[in-house]
Amino acid sequence: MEKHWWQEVVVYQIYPRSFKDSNGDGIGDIGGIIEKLDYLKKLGIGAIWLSPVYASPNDDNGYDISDYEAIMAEFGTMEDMERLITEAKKRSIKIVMDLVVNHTSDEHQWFLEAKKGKENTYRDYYIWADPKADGSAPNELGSTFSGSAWEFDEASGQYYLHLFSKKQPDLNWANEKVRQAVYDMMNFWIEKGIGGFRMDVIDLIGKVPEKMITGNGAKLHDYLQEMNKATFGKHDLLTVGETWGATPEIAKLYSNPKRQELSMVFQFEHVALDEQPQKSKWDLRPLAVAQLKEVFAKWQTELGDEGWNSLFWNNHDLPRIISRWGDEKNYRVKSGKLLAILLHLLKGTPYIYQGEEIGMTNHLVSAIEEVDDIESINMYHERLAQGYKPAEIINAINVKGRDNARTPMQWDDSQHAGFTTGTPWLRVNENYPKINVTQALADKDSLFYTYQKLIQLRKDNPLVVWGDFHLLKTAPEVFAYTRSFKEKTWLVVTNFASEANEFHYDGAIKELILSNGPTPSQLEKVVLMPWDAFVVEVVKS
Ligand code: TEU
Ligand code: CA
Repeated sequence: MEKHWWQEVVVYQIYPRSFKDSNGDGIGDIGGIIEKLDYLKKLGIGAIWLSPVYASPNDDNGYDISDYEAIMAEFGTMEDMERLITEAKKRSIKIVMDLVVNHTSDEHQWFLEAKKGKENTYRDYYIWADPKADGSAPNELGSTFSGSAWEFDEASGQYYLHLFSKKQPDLNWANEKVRQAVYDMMNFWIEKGIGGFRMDVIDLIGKVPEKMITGNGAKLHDYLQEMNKATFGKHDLLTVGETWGATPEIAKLYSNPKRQELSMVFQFEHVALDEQPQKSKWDLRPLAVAQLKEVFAKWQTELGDEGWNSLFWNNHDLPRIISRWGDEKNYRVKSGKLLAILLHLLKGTPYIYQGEEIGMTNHLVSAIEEVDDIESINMYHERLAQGYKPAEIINAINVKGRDNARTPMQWDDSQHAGFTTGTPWLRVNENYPKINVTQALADKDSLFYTYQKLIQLRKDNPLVVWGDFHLLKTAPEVFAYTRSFKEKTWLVVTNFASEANEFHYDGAIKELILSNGPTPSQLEKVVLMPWDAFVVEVVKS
């Protein structure tokens, strides 16, 4: 495989609204991000995935865009954005923009025009359909944010499609003019010197609504090849597709370099392991570590040289990983280190979501009034109407809701965690006096320094980027694997449990690389204490 910079870096995701407020209005902004670039440089990351900063009425916090070539006033100006790109570049950090082109806001000029009537030039930029004979929606397609995916437009007597909120009408990718307009906009950003695109729900753009097909439609890959040619193909940019239902076979369609589509996929198979099969993210069940191993091992081995994967536990849509699969109560830092070590020594490009590096946790609510996220709110009302008990729904929101990831970044122990001098747009987690960046930087054993070390190991050792992966047969809750490159083999051993376990390996320790506790002196019989994790170079016997 030809080598690219995006295979060797670690990406840091920023959710601008919650990262750092620079002017006291309670909302994070671009000025705040610039203030913190030195912090990110210290961590060692090579790129920032910036959640949307474009003009937006914020029905879905920026994932509903009303102007792709303007910056949201609350976040700053285009000049601020250009300054961010330049200042990041000075620190060898690239800015990867969120590209949300499955849909726009209903306040986008295109949609305002389209709504004017069937004859409007922009009508076909979106997806319209006549009602059924009884006036009801064209078909049963549902929105990810609950209810029907069709919204009736009184004026024209037709429905328009929205796979997310009704303020997020779906663009009609079958229309060549839409595709060209998107490519022009992408080139506008490429010319500003950005490092790439994270493509929001890109698996949906080939949809065929009349056949009930949403993900992985027949035209999807033609569009991506066309996009590649028309935009980033001439530059070495990081392009990562948010691809919910991808299998390794599908991932190769997106990311096999020979096909000239995207750099990598961002797929969620591991993230669904604590939900009941065939149900939704809200229908909970405990994680089986044995399954987690299986899923990771499958992705590590099956892509081979024909694809590239992202490695992540968290993003702005997911609950905090230490609360979810670590042991927040008894081993917050230690389990956090295990999760970091386990993930960052796999093959693929690792992503860190803001606050993950200091071990931020979920924030629990007791009533729906405390929730901001549209997905959670809509689901609450839908399930209430279906007869679920409020307490049961609130429990699901506390475990899986998106606000968990969106509470403000905890910078220090001053009021509002140093995020703002005003009133934060979303409540700060009350554990901020204990969990914050200042504390983490002052404690040499903090999670921050484990992340920093892992990023450095990736820079210094081609084995971490390129080595072959091999899963070891172990006790169900021991996740252990080797990475081998040329003559070298590293052994990564993690005890993914709050109980002790045993482990053994046929080989000898050559050198200690990293651990989150004591390291064994031999490998014949190792007793692993709760959440122990260590990495050693070994000589196989
Ligand atoms: O997410 C896609 C998506 O399907 C999520 O809504 C997902 O179903 C849910 O959040 C799982 O937790 C992307 C963005 O990441 C998300 O923030 C947006 O709301 C969504 O697209 C619409 O743009
Ligand atoms: Ca602000």
